[in-house]
Amino acid sequence: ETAEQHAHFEARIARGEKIEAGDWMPAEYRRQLIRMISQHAHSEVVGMLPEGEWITRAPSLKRKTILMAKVQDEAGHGQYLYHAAETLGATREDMLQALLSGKAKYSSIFNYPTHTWADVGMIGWLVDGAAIKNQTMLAGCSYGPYSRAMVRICSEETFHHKQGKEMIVAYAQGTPEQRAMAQDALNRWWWPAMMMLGPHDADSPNSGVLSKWGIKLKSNDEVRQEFINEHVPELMEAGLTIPDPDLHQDEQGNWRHGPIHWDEFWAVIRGEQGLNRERLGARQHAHDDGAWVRDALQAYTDRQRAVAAD
Ligand code: FAQ
Repeated sequence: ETAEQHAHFEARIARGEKIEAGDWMPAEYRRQLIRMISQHAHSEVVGMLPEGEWITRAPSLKRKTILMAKVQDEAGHGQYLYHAAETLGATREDMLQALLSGKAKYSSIFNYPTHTWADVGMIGWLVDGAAIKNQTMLAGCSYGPYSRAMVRICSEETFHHKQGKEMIVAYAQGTPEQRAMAQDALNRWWWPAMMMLGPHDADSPNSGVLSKWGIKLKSNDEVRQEFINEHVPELMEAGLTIPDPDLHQDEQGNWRHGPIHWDEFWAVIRGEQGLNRERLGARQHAHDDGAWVRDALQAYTDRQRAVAAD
């Protein structure tokens, strides 16, 4: 890596140009993107598990078909993102191995259990809501393939967000049991949704370099503030109580939250709390079940090569 290459790259970033797959880029830019995009892909795939558990238990055919489509979308997002990471030289095998061995992370939010049907709605409203705030920002990022993937993914997540909101608003205005179920889901998902947007800026070691190179256009706390400002009034309007006694609006109109329990966040990420073992177990099981497909593909490729060589 020469000083000239770096200067040229920095100038392109400063001009707001997109960096494309074959372009020269600093090794650290490539490493950071592979880390983030592969973890994002893993999150989409592991994210199918908490909601997928409810497909057989959906209360109506309408809700079942919506949920099936949503979970299928998440699988598509995972594929799309693995491909984006592949444009940087990462291989599918290495990325999957990093997930299954616990080396690569996936979003903390998917280590929480889904206890009732209302959790499906609350995930749509809060988790997709938080993901959209983060991903709308990433749609403007400097790496072309990632930014373009985000545009399509965000439009699909917007449907997910709306179906979750519609469901929770219906239950919040429903029978006392439905109202209690919606409130209980909010009580359990509010803080994990706040945490999924990442540690406070002062505790975010990757943010400096990501902002410098136009990968992150807003900080973790800025995105979290956008998420709170949109969701607090809507949840209140639905008649729900946000489980934060310190929540208040400041003079600028921003909703201010109370302290976040970061010990829980780090414990969940380290796999000491929550369903990390179960989630990785399910992924390992799916991977083992798919061995025959990989073997068949390999046998087919070998055969095609042999035919071509003849
Ligand atoms: N979970 O220095 P920072 C979805 C780690 S998609 C686990 O601030 P960064 C769709 C972080 O990796 C949700 N680990 O990190 C859906 C780093 O560790 P490392 C996923 C986390 O990268 C909806 C360390 O902490 N979205 O939900 C988390 O600058 C419904 C220090 O943190 C993406 O992945 C966390 N929550 O900022 C699917 C978007 N937060 O890697 C199904 C792309 C932080 O150095 C159903 N990613 N860490 O060992 C990003 O935008 C960023 O990576 C952040 C974190 C903002 C998540």
